[in-house]
Amino acid sequence: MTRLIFLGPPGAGKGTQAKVLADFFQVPHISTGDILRQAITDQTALGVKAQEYMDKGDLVPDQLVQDMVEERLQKSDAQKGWILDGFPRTVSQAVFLGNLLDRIQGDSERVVNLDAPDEIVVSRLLGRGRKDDSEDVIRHRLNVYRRDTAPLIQYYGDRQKLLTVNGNQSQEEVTSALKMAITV
Ligand code: B4P
Repeated sequence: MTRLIFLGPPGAGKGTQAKVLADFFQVPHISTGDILRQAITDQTALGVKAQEYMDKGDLVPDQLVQDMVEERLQKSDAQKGWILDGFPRTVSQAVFLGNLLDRIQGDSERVVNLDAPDEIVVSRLLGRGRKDDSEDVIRHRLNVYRRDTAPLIQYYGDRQKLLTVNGNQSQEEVTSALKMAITV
């Protein structure tokens, strides 16, 4: 069963590759960023709260994102596998996810660390031009990534769940490298 988590700095290609692999493995692509952006568009209570954090490039508080992920992973389509893109982003989200999976699905997820240098991710994100893709906000997101999310590399490495793939290649090359790493 495919249960894959994508880690990596903003702009490393998590969303891009998660979509391709979800189609390939026929499992849902669960992107916390996409769910939060949809909540903002719909102006739900969650969206209104999330927007103030996302516009600044800060992480949305753990509890809000955890409730959202728990609800999504309990849906019937997630019982056949999933690709999680953008979650967990903090050690406490990772602990929460580990406990949730033990409870509802069993502990068999693998984690891909997709890496790319800062200057590459900054230029990709400036090219994309989403609302949170101004240079100041991107630099702030990179700092938040280093402080809050990068510790997950060690966390999952210690648990023998981590695969690392070089995100600094063409999209097709990254996809091939991912498929190789996952099927080994
Ligand atoms: P996300 O939506 O997860 O966005 P992201 O980290 O910026 O990366 P994304 O996956 O979209 O981009 P990709 O690298 O694929 O998060 C946005 C915000 O939501 C966060 O800042 C936070 O506020 C909030 N949030 C989300 N999850 C949260 C959580 N768990 N806890 C708290 N807050 C949370 O692609 C970027 C660009 O690069 C694209 O234009 C793409 O076309 C291009 N690209 C990709 N691969 C390429 C390649 N190989 N070569 C050239 N270009 C490439």
